Amino acid sequence: MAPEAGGLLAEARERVDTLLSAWSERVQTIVPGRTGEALGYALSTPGKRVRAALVMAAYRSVGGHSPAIAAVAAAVETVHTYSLVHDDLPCMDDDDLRRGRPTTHRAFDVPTATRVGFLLVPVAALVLAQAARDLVLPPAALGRMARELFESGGIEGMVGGQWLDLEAEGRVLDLDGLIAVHRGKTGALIRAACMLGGMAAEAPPPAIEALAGYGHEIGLAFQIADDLLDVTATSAQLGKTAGRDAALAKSTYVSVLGVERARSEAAALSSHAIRHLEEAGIPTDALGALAQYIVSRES
Ligand code: GRG
Repeated sequence: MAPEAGGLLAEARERVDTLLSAWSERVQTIVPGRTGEALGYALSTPGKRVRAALVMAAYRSVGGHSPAIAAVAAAVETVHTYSLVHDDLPCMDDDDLRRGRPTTHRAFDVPTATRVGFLLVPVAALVLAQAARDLVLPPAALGRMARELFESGGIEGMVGGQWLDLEAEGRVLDLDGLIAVHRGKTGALIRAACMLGGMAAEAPPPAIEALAGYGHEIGLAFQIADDLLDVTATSAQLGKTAGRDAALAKSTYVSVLGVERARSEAAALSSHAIRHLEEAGIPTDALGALAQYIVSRES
């Protein structure tokens, strides 16, 4: 792993996990009983926090310097966590293992995990609103950030991509079809993470556009790396069931292009991502290291 990416991810994990564990306790006072307990379980299961690191690195790359940016990162990770809880349900990818632990519906039950996923969406909105207060951002900036986060998580982004993905099970997609799935289900939230970092720093529109361009490329590269790891890594390395794409008869970059071409496509996207930053004069050290990590990660 590029050393700087390791440091960024470790910092993001430490700061975001602390915030999410406080939110986990707080939501359990609002949502009592088994559902509250399951909410806490989902919120505090340990992820790599790549999206959080992207928020924080994007923020700093355009001059942001408040430690409160970690709260914006926590909001993005909360939307991501909701998507994982629902993705693992029997009606979707039907998986037993996530982040090295039983999936929420396995640790609890399907109705509880379904409620947890839905409840995490308003929790993400609360986390984002608190972040804007901590960062002393004007209401218009919070509005822009909320719109970007929840649009990217919606029908034109993550939900739409997941929908296409579910409909495509057992069918062979061409490359354009596959790109539409990947950009929606995975890329949209990653692009939003990068944009929210810029918006939190109140960066000018051209800088936000450059961060969006970077996130657009790196979001697709992230899912290509995920497709590769599904065939090259073990369940123990991944903390989730390996080989799931083949079991569900999913079209992936590996099934469509093969391992080598998938790898080179991810590397090309990473270079394009960095070019967006260079063209806008945005420093590429931290975001470049994260791009490198994303395409060469081992879990
Ligand atoms: C109603 C159709 C419908 C959808 C609901 C469930 C859902 C919305 C979307 C699923 C989106 C999804 C899970 C995409 C996969 C993204 C992905 C590659 C996740 C793994 O991310 P990592 O590796 O995981 O960053 P950690 O655990 O480290 O956070």
